Amino acid sequence: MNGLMKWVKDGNKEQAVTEVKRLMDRGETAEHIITQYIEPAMDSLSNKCTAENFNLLEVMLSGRAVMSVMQTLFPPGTEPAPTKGLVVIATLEGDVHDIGKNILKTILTINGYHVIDCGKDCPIEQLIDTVKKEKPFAIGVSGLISSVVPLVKKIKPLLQENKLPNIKVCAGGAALKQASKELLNVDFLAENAFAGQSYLDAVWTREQT
Ligand code: B12
Repeated sequence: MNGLMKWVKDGNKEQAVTEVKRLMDRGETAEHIITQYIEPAMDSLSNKCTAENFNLLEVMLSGRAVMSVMQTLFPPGTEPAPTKGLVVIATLEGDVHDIGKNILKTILTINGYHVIDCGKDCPIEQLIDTVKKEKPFAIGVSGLISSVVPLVKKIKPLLQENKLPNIKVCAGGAALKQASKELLNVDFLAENAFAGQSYLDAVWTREQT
């Protein structure tokens, strides 16, 4: 396990920040740091998140280290003014995991999207109400707990019902990635936040021409 993965896993945010600065100086990209170090480090904590072996403190400290790494990669206040479309993102009801969603928000924001974040544990009615009011060109739904799969499946029919059939639905997160886009009834299933951004870039560009 390399330095950054170890410090994130250990929940040592000071060392994680020192290490990420070293990696940035060496020219490693944010995409590489997030997908090759952060995601596997958090994945390796799976066994601390079971009913028998739940260690809330350790996992939360690692989550805090990830957020410090993100603030080092993308210092707050340096986001550009939005030049692209509006995306509404959420983690649905029953799911309190929001680290991945927050990373997605940062990646989309620094790439020029306007992002409205409905937060975690978000009732599907609240998501749809926000979409009806704000009219985004896409929705990003993050799911880490399998129980949200039936909710994700409902998004497209609810958009149809509300006469918003053209809004794209993009899904991501550990639990959803184990399914398929057909099963989830979404337009795109992203391997990571960067793949999601590329998909949204393609849709946004197409919609502008
Ligand atoms: C951290 C964590 C927690 C933290 C969450 C803190 C927080 N603020 O998020 C805490 C301790 C609170 C927690 C609690 C629980 N957890 Co938990 N948790 C995890 C853990 C270890 C890491 C998740 C994570 O943050 N990964 C890092 C991020 C960066 O990865 P990511 O979310 O996949 O995001 C990346 C991409 O996927 C992408 N992405 C994510 N979403 C989206 C959306 C779109 C649109 C796009 C484009 C991209 C995208 O962007 C990110 C960067 O590329 C996972 C293990 C795992 N393998 O995932 C278990 C895990 C998700 N938890 C699990 C469980 C069971 C629980 C609990 C029920 C445990 C319990 N006994 O109470 C509770 C309660 C959960 C609830 N009701 O929601 C299970 C879920 C099993 C399942 N499939 O249903 C897992 C898989 C662990 C396991 N046992 O295997 N957990």
